[in-house]
Amino acid sequence: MVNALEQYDPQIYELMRQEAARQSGSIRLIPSENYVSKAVMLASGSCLTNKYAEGYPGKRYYEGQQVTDLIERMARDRVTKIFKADHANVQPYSGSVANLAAYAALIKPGDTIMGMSLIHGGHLTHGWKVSVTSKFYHSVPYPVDHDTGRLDFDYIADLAKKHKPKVIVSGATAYPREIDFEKFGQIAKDVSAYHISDIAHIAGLVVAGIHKSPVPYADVVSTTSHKTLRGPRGGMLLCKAEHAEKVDKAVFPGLQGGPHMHTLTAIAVAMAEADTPEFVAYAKQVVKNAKALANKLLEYGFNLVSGGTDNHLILIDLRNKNIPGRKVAKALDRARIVTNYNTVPGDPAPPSNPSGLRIGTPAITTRGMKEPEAEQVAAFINKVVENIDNETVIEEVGKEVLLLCSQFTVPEHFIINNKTHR
Ligand code: DSN
Repeated sequence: MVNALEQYDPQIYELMRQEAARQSGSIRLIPSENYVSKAVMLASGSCLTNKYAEGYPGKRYYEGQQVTDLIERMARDRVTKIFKADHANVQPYSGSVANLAAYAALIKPGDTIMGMSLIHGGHLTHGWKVSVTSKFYHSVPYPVDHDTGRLDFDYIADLAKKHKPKVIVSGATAYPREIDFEKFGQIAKDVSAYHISDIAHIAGLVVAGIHKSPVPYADVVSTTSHKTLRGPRGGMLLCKAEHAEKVDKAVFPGLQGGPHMHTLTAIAVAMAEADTPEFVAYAKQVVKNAKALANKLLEYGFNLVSGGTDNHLILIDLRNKNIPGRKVAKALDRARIVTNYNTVPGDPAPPSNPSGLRIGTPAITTRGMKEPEAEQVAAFINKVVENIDNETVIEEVGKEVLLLCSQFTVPEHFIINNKTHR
């Protein structure tokens, strides 16, 4: 199908070919990225993109829903099954909208929310100052402990007692350790707050039983359908039965119009894939690879926030290397290793040029890489950092990366016109 595009729009086809080659010819370590299966890709690029379906199955505002109702019900059923949740809404366009909908369902504008501060690993929509979530709501962000890099539950409990939030958000985008959702649930209960848990990053690990699930301890759980879960780009909300109606109304008509039915279809496919022993093995390997990569980086003298990882991601504190995160990320990109610069707890530098680097293993694991390759990736990173101003060495590393990539090819449908690599 993609190759047929060459005929209709050669310019866009050529750009897609280049992007496919980039994804195949680089080591992609951004922890929120992955490679979807051919089935997910096909569902995503299907005739379902043509259909409007405002409303919910059995109660739509447009006719012609004979098939879409079945698809959305199937997606919801598969989501509730794998997450063991009472109710699922699979319509949010993204994790950001899902988070907004969770707030809109439970609290009023001006109410206080408490989420992890962006510069300590939280998400923009957890109430960070430049997000509308801090304008619609009164936001009291909580930090992580600067010395340990870990959540300090006594501090969070005291902050909650002081500010009496209506919502406490657990979950993060740059926290390398397991999150104790039960403790968050208890802190929320003690101050009569709702507990919203955002598991966008770790959803695949939760489904596989490798990370504890927040479902028993949270009123609403928000997630994306991609990242470790390896579905299409989208958002989802899970909740207890008592909140189902409010959550559904907050998504539609509260925040959105018609759901993206092609995405819902691909979500249904991805949830069936996640409900398999192969997916559990994949998720276990993601964590094994992250630990192997982290341990090797420690051997090379890198400082890691919290000293290591329990999940799919690693946060490198580059302050002992005296090189800013952005410079390292850009040099690594030239060596075909794709990462993102990130703040570290207590970072004196701004988010636009912070002191850290965030990396993760979901995508390399999908390619079939295991611990030896994860260690090899650590060696590549070390070589680039040690030679940060030496373009010859950086280019050499790029060639070695390309060689490694050629041994761990991406899924076949990523190959366009037989030109996999750049
Ligand atoms: N921007 C995503 C991430 O990379 O973590 C979260 O939305």
